[in-house]
Amino acid sequence: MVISSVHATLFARTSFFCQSNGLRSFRLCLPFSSSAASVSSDNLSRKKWRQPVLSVLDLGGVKISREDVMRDDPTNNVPDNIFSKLGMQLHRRDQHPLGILKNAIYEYFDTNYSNNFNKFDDLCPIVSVKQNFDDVLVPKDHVSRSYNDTYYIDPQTVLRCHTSAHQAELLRSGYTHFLVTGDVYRRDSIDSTHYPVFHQMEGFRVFAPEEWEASGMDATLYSATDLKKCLEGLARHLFGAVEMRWVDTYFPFTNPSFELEIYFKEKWLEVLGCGVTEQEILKSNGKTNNVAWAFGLGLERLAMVLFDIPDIRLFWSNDERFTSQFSKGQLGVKFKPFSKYPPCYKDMSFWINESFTENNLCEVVRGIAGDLVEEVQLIDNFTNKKGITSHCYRIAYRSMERSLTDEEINDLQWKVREQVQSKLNVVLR
Ligand code: FA5
Ligand code: MG
Repeated sequence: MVISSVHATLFARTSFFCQSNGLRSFRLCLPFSSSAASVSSDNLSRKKWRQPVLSVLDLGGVKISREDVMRDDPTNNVPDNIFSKLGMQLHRRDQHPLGILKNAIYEYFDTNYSNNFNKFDDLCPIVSVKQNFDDVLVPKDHVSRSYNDTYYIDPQTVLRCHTSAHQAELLRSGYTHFLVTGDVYRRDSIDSTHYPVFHQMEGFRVFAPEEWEASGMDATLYSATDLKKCLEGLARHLFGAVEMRWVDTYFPFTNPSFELEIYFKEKWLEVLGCGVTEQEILKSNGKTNNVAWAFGLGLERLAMVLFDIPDIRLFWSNDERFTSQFSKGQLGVKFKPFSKYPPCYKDMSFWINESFTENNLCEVVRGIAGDLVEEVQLIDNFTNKKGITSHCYRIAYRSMERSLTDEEINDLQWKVREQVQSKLNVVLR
């Protein structure tokens, strides 16, 4: 029997209690430091995409050192492989699928809204818990706040887990139409459509009373209708004539809330979440007599479909056989796989304890195997008569770029087994 792991949408449900304590305040970020104009990355050559080995990174104009982000302390859960992604800014490379997609979305908004939307793509990804959660009304006991789901630098500071973290400050600064693109970070499961760092684009539009009053509709309906029209138009701009559907959902920051799904390759694919902004967010940020809509879309998910990219790890590849296939302004060129190296599967069974979580397991595996791990899947799960539960996970190792040797894989698996025991305190079977 194969039990596939469930990928919960971070903001779609409320569950579990998690503590939030206040130890030490840590404020690295200037509220925001990018200009409203998008920055061209023409001068970045294709081959020089590796993060420079610098002791200090410049994140949206904020100077950050490794010690600012990673500390050996239980209130910090940022691993090396995540630190190494900071400052990469794939979405600002005009020849990268994510940059090409971002620019195509910009084009849609510029054309349809006469350049009214202000664009931000260089806001610092290190934000306060207040920005990431409180300002957008995420309940104190929401699962997304837990150390199991979010990367914490300290109890008050996180790597943003969504671009909604910037809504409040931009509103307060007086912006009424804006797009925010950025890298976001989530502890998550491992498979071809989930990666702990991915990219989102947030859209936000505020309406003044004259706008809905003239329509005869009530403010919320007016806003929801406009939102759907805008996003259906965007989907057609990107995909051409596609079948799409709206699904009602829940987000703490919008009401009503929707997800847009697109029918592609015989499946419904969730591409974005959106809704009519909660009045409380507008009121707290100086918009007392307005209504607004917001959306957050996953750039990798859209790009995988548009460019036929089969695995989310490929976005991070420096292999020229990947990077050379995309050019500035070329939306929807289909990716031709340059190789199909076989995966190698290794199974591992252990008795879990109360604190075991799949995200923690995935962090251990990712920490050792990096991008050589393709999938971690629960394939068996049972509880014995004493009430102790056993899990069997199947780990798929595969490089996108070369064949792996048996020796290399055995070595990785050996290290995984060792660390799963020592770090997660489970008993291997
Ligand atoms: C959010 O992050 C909300 N902030 C979106 C939003 C904004 C709603 C404004 C309302 C108003 P969600 O967790 O569903 O929602 O993520 C949004 C999108 O990000 C998803 O639709 C999906 O396309 C993408 N996504 C989510 N998790 C991952 C992941 N691990 N890897 C790649 N893409 C992901
Ligand atoms: Mg979702």
